[in-house]
Amino acid sequence: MKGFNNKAIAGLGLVLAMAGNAYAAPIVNVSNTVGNLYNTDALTGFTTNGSLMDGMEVTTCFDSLTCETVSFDGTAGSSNFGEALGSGWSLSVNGDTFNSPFTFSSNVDNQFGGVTSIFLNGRPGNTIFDIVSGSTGSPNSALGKPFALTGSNHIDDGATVNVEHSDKLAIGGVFYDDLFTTLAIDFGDLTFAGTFSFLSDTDNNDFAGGSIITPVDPTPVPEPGTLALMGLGILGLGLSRRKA
Ligand SMILES: [Ca+2]
Ligand SMILES: [Ca+2]
Repeated sequence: MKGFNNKAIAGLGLVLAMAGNAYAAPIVNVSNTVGNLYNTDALTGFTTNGSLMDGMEVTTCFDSLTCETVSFDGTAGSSNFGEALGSGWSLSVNGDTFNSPFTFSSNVDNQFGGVTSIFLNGRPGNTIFDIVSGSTGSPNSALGKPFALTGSNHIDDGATVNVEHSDKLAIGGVFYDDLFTTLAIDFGDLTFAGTFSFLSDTDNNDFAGGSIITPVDPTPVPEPGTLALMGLGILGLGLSRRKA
């Protein structure tokens, strides 16, 4: 500390604090909702890369209120790579999603007014989002990671990004509360152009082994129409008895 006096150090701290405020990172709100319930029998295992997400639906919406849905192509590129290629935008991942980020890019700016939201429906691609990092939860899922921005990106400093995992998945009829089948990224009032990367751990439904992701009906409640039909049935039974 030779050569510095206390005033100079205090001044440097103030400058750094101001710089910190001026260059604040994007504010990312990550949440999860139950949504629609799904079930499957088994996962293949927790190591899931881009090629295993073949068929996942990726929908990107723009400020012009148009949306485009593209199927994720797991056969593109190397054995660990997969991508969704839209008109002027793309989503790709190369490697195991536990440590390899997804990268989203869009050069759609002037034509459509920028990206307002991105929605990943993993179910058609047997892709499952494992969001709990502290415990393994579902069998074969190991640890998960919820959505987190990584490294440098083109999302404005101070911008708010709302991220929601939804449509919860059970394994063998049991909800372990770590698996979800959709991921929504919403830029709120802002529009996005450029590139950003994020980590989000995925697992893989064992489709080849016979597991199919199916909707779980909530506890069935008889509808008024059904009750009316039942009433007619009872009435009919009474009439037929009277005839006999
Ligand atoms: Ca897990
Ligand atoms: Ca996992």
